[in-house]
Amino acid sequence: MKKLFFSTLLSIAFCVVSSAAVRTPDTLRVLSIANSYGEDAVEQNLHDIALADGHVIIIGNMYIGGCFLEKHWKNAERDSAAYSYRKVGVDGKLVKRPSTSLDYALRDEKWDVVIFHQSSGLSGKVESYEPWLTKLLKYTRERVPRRCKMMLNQTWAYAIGSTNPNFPEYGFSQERMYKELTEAYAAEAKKHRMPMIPSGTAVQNSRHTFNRENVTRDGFHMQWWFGRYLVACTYYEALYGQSVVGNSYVPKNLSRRRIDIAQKCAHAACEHPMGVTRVDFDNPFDTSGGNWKPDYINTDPSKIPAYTLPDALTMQDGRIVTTPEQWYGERRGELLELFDTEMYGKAPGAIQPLVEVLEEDTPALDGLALRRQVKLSFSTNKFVVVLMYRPKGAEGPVPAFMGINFDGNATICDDPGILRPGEQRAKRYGIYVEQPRGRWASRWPLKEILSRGYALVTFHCYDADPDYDDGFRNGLTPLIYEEGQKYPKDDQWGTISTWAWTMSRVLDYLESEETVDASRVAAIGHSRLGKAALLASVRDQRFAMAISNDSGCGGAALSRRRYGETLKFITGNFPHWFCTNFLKYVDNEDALPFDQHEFLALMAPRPLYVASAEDDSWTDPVGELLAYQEARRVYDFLGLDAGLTGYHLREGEHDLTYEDWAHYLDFADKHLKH
Ligand code: GTR
Repeated sequence: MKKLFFSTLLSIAFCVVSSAAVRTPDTLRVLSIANSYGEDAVEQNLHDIALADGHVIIIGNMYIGGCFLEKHWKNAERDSAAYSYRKVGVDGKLVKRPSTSLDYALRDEKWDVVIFHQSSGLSGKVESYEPWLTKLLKYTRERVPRRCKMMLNQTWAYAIGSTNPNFPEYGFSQERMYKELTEAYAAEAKKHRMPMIPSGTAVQNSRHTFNRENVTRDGFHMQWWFGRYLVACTYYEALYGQSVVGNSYVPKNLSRRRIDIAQKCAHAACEHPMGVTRVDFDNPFDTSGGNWKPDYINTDPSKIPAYTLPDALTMQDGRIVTTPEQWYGERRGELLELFDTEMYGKAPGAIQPLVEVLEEDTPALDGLALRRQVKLSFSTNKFVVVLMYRPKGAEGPVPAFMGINFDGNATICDDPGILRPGEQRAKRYGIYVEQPRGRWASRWPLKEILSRGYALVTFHCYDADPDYDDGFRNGLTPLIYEEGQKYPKDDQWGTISTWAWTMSRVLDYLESEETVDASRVAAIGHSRLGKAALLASVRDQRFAMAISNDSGCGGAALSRRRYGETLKFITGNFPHWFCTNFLKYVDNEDALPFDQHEFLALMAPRPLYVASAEDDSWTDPVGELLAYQEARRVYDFLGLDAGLTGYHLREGEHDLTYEDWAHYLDFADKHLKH
């Protein structure tokens, strides 16, 4: 492990935090006086982690949302019954007692440990801690056994791009916030001679692994499964002075790999609380520069393992598909079901959104186009804003390209008329870095598309499901939940599936209006959104064509080649993209009941175009070509014309370029212009 310290804090760190272990009587009684950060930390996981190592723990948590030290003190002083008192008993069950005072809670058990922390926004402001912490400590000591230890929990810094209203206080800089809050906690811990639970450092450590920002659910609260577990691991080690690495408790919805990251990051934080430790994982992401670590990724073709692709024309029960009818009638459905349940996760049937035209057809792009913006609302605050351009003066309904965009509708060109997400969107996502207008204009050659007679229909992927691991709270995913359900089941949709499903809902809308011909829509997407475009059109046969631009792993590339991006990487780095069942195949690709050539073959008999880029080894261009060729065999078997599929490999890097579009437009001219 490489250790990074704040040099100025080295000496303080040692004396303040290294003696964090607390005596462990048979039953440890721990009370946290907190807010939602305490709720994230102690109300789940901690009990079970302790139990797995044979410890009995009783946990109390005094909760008021957003509460800060001054307010805690005022509540104490006034004996205000303002708290929700949550208690996890020896049996691990959580019981809530409303309207409770600090006095009550402090006397409720013979506490061994009482934990305080500052509210997140104030945590980097050392002046905000006093005199409140001093007063609170005195008040607490008067009510708890003499042996009781006081501890401080170091809160964590916000996510990059977090929309938390306190982030401007730190110049929107995560690094600055982390540094300032760590210094403030260390100073207070030293002053009161109390150990610090280094939760903030554990979170920061995890951000320096390939897990990156997949630790909060909304930019500041912990992600339901990974984030909360990570912090609980840190509490465990800080409380018991015993390494959490190897702890056998298995939390819900986490792969072995992410459990491992959490344990090691928590452990490293307890060993070195004052700065980030770069925990070395068997991972390809070079955290120092954001480059891919060549020693992990296989870019040496001679090291591609031997593999056998499943035969697209053999049914699961071994029967050979001998007729096109059998393909369309049996094999196609079988494969689709497998991809849905084992990889992307099943999507629900159509849901009818409320349609609101935000902007009627308006001349745009120097008179070349008519622009329309439509809001599809699936429930309060869950909506997708669709941006459409179509050629002005076109006679009758036109064919169209539908593609999701990465960073907001306004990034696809510098047209000032495109509605910006603004405040409202920021609130919905929790993490949102607004990109400049026209940021991705090079990927959307609108003039060319329109002058060739096509409409362009797009929406921001975040509208359907934000592209980070938020426990599936912010996007459309919860629409499928049954009562009490909090997370997709093992075979229910992940983010790519949700994106794809949303493309179908936009197609529903196009069917309901008359300017675009919904029977001539090509689904197009680049990279992760290429995976989504493929899935949308494979599933929804109303899409007239699919275009995969550099979609790579989980898209057009064969998984079994394990070249460039692998299942291990993709599921670790993007834990939200696929369904939980897919984790079974990580490092176990040969067990997959399919491979991506069969995914592509599901497009038949409709036109399919796959494109790769020479310098994009991460997406495995050869793996894409091989999958394409294998899929082509199915097209041949079905007696379909060679012109129905297309492939190109262009020079250059991972991108969607004008050159790619030139091929797509020619291909579309052949198939969508009749
Ligand atoms: C990479 C990811 C790829 C691809 C790409 C993109 O980080 O590993 O699977 O989706 O992002 O979307 O640009």
